[in-house]
Amino acid sequence: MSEYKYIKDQDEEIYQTLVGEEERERVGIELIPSENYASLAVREACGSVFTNKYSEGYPGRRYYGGQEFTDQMETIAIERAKKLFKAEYANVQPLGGAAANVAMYFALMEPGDTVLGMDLSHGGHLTHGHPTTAINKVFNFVRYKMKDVDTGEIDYEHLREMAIEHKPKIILAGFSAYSRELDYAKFKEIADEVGAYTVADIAHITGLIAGGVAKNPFDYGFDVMTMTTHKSLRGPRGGMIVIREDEEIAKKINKAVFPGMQGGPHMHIIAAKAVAFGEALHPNFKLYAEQIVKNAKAMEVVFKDHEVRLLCGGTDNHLLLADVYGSLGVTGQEAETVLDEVGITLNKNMIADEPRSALDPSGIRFGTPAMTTRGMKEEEATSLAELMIRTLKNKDNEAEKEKIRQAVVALCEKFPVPETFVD
Ligand code: DSN
Repeated sequence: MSEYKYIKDQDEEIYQTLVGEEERERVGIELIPSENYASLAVREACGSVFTNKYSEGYPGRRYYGGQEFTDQMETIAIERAKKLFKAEYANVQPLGGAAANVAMYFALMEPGDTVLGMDLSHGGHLTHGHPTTAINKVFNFVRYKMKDVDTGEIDYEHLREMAIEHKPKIILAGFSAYSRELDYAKFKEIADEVGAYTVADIAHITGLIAGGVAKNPFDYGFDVMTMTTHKSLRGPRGGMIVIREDEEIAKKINKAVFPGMQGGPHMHIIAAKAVAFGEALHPNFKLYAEQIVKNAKAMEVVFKDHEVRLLCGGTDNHLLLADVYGSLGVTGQEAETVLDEVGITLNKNMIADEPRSALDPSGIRFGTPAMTTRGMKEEEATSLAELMIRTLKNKDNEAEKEKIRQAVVALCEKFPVPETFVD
């Protein structure tokens, strides 16, 4: 456990929340597919002296003095990001994935222009233009869906028809709840036909792309990728935009991030991003990325053995979506709550064309980046999936849930959260 020496002396209330969270993470299995454990090196950078500094602008072109070390550090972050994602340009300043997407929209479009992105209930993300978001008031969003929710196949023919009809400025490939590889070549072909930019929101699969186990959209000619840095990439909470090769696009993106969207960049977080990118460039990271996918596959097998319906029919990446209401009569909310009780954290999730509501949907979403960081492999992934099914089938059986809770704690104690990944 971290010492938190100064907080302990100075602020007992916050100290207690830190101790509580440390313990929660120690004895619970994290299966939220967008969460992970950052190394202590990343966390040191997050808490470093760079938090003191204002650095509006970019390396060599700042609006404040005293930038000798911030310039060095941000340049290192940029160079590492470029290497990781095969990009010519990178902007490491976005404060999160949503900020990265909004900046990207303003960089590449004028108000009223159209984006063609994936429907939220078919795996897309709020920032891909959900009606409740502010950007939906500025840009026009149209949505494509899967052709077959039980295989995950995208309806590329419909996507093409929509592109021809709506003439989008951006065709957006990417998701936060979809478990198959996308056909980036097909997206690119359709975008070229209608003169649209191709953007991939790779927030969920950053680590898989960096680790070489998922396709890199730049290999298929995509223009831009937006992402978060704290999910499968295992860095600090933040965002990033990388540009394949077009200098004009890179200039527009830089202007849209600062001064367009943001003020002073969070230099301590950029330092932590640089440390995480260094870790992702280490040979160990490829093994980690491979194991994430193997573990997800192992969980898929168990759910299928128990005849629980999986959206997309299974997974090619780090996450799974299960229709627990349709298969077991347990709602997504009930599943989230009861699994939390036994120490397994995941999130309820809508399934495609959800018949219930967003607050109590039919599905759950879970994934393997965090449990894989603890060193768990297929054997543990299989046991965990069995424990999940057992929990869902015994949601009102307190004695059984207590046994499962003990099994979860034992697994966590056998696989403590590591402090470093580059030994
Ligand atoms: N909230 C993230 C997720 O859980 O997928 C996406 O922004």
